[in-house]
Amino acid sequence: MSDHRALDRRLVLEVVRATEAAAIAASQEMGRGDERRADTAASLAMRQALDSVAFVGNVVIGEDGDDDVPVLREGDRVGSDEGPGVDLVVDPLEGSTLCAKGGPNALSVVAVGAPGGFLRMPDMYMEKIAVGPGLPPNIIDLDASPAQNIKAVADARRADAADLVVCVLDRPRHAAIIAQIREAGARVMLINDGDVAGIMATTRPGSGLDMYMGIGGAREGVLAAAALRGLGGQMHVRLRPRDESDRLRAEEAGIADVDRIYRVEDMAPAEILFAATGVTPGPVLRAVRRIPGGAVTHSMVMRGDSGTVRLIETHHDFNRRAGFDPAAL
Ligand code: VTB
Repeated sequence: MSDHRALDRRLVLEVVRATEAAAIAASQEMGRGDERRADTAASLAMRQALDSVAFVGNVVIGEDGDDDVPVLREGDRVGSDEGPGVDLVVDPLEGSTLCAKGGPNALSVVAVGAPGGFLRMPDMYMEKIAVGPGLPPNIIDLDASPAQNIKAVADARRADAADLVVCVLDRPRHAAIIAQIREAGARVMLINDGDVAGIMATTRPGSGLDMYMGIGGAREGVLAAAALRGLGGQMHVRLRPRDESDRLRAEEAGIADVDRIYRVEDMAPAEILFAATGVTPGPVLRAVRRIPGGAVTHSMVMRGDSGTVRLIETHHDFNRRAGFDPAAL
């Protein structure tokens, strides 16, 4: 263990306050059909909560907000300006459409790492394959077919393809993958949005999901890698630029080879803190629940160093604070 570790283990409990605050703020907009409002509410609450944490934080992957909304964008500084310098990858509301529609799998997420530890990814598509822990290294291969990957995982588990459930975003671009997974004998769980939650679920026995495949956001890929640093599991990803302007943005972000395959350890540092709070129900995290005068949140926090995963149920009492402000939890 390094002598000069940047991340005090107590920080993780500070960071989860920020995801709790964002999740509560988002939940107040849940089902109201306005994803932008939900996003803004979550971002403002998270920003305020992060600003009370004793670090000098640099947002390396954040929201793509309007200039006039002080959300958490790339390059923003957060924290109380005392303590260690850290890099942050944030998504105050991963799955804002899900939240606006009251659908499952919306989360609030923060990952904190030593400076320079996260791969800087432009906002574009990324091809992903992920599987949970307890399997031999390099069991998955982005260059192999879905059938080959399914067979490798099923064989390693001494199971049949039919025992495996593969999570895929429900998009026309996935028609061929979905057909191939079914043909290989495995079962498919289609989700409308939220591949961070989908990838996290593959690591939790009992979630009902074993693998994740398909094309989603690159930033969500880095967040999922941050989660897997603590939860275990494997992931391979590769950028999928759609046009010349995507290629240019990748180049500008310092990515020399757009066809490179990245693994968890290429995307997220070993020294990492990760916190996620459920906004709407998912296979890993429960939704924010309103109770008289307060709310109950369900979060997962972990540190990459130890691999300790904590599931935290927090009971928030709004009445103990004059003028409830989710960011002050
Ligand atoms: C992806 C996925 C995200 O939005 O970015 C998706 O990674 C957008 O996909 O988890 P489309 O362009 O096909 O709509 C999420 O599902 C939610 O942010």
